[in-house]
Amino acid sequence: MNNARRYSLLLLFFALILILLPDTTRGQSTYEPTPENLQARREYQDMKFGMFIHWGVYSVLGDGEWVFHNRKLTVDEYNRLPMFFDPEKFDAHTWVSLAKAAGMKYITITSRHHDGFAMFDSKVSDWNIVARTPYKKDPLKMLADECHKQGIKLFFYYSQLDWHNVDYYPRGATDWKNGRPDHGDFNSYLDNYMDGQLTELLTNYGPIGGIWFDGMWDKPNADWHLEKTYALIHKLQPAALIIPNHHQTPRPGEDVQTFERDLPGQNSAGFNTTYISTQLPLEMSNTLNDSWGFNIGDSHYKSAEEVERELVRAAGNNSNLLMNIGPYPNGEIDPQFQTRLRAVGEWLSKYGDSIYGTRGGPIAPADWGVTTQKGNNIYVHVLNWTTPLLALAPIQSKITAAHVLADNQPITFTQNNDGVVLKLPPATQNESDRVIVLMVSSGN
Ligand code: H79
Repeated sequence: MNNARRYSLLLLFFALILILLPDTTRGQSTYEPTPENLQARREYQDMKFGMFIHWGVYSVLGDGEWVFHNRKLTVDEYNRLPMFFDPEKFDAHTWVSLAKAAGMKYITITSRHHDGFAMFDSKVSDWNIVARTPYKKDPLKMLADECHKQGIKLFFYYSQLDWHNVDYYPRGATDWKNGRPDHGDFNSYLDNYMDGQLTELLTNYGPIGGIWFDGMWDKPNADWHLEKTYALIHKLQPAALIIPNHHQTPRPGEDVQTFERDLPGQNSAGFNTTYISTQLPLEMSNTLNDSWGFNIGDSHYKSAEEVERELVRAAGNNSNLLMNIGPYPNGEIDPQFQTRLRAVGEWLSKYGDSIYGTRGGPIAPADWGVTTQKGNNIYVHVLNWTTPLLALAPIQSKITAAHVLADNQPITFTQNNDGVVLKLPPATQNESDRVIVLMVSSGN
């Protein structure tokens, strides 16, 4: 055999190995999103604003969702916690109505967090709310029914990281000695425990928006059987979106790229990627105070204006905003959260046209503000500009008219090859956003 022949045989051999090896680390290699999935992605982008809810047995301690880890509790100690979780004030109608009043179009709730405790009726293990708490009911079922009734999409947050299950082994970056043995079957954890619970979530709750994964960063180099899990989800509900919070470049099989506490591409949190997908819908998550799960010592609430401006910045970056609240252990939602969310909802009833159903506009986000667009309207969101004239980069479409969104007052503008100059109305007091609508001729 000559060298060239030997070389090509060798190449063929490696190519075959690559093809035959299951693609377990990279995602769902042969994934072609179905038409209903692509439709769900567009609808997801149209919704723009969602409610994130962190609620679990950890809420009892009022010290955030990481309390198990932060206090270095043992499994035996943490096992006592469900006995005190009895959310007698939980009312799905109240929660969903609050999301609606806030102008939010979807809810993403922790079906289980890193403590592995299932907040739903799971037959896979008794480490769940029905089996272990005096409450004995399934709040996710009530929430799903209410969401379907009120036309809100429901997504389930699901932690792949598990601080409680013995088969989550080898343990990852967040390991501490909590009494689990130093052996376990990770493959069984993934294939039986996790995929079993995901099957329940995708079967027993009607059509759901999707699964929001978190915690893979605990073992970034492990084989998470993504191919299998993603295929399972897409088989059970093809329109369900897979939203992984792994802080990395999206893998095949994933339907949304989400950024934790950051605008897309801005790694100010220190753990996000700067890569921004041009194919997938984008989302950013943030907290309404400084905590995810209920934290009794956290009164650092964002104002309604701050949330509005964050939503506008997100939309101008072609992204959704998923804003988190951590309800009390008794099922009530902090009045401080409620006031702010209702105020944002009121603001959205006036400004929603410039947010819902839009995509990021033709002018890049900058310090002065952002643009969004929908049909023949370009919305110029002036967030930080105090002088009367605002000069913008050139846009391709011809502007036919311009007015203020709030009161329809016409705006003087000039447009030439150098760009667009708008004569802005003076800012009014406590205004979070001055929106100018540019109407452009169609066909561009
Ligand atoms: O559910 C909320 C948080 O509990 C969870 N995600 C949100 C939505 C979350 N957990 N940790 N973080 C967010 C911050 C991530 C910290 C990390 Fe690390 C820094 C991950 C990787 C580097 C600490 C060090 C944990 C692993 C190594």
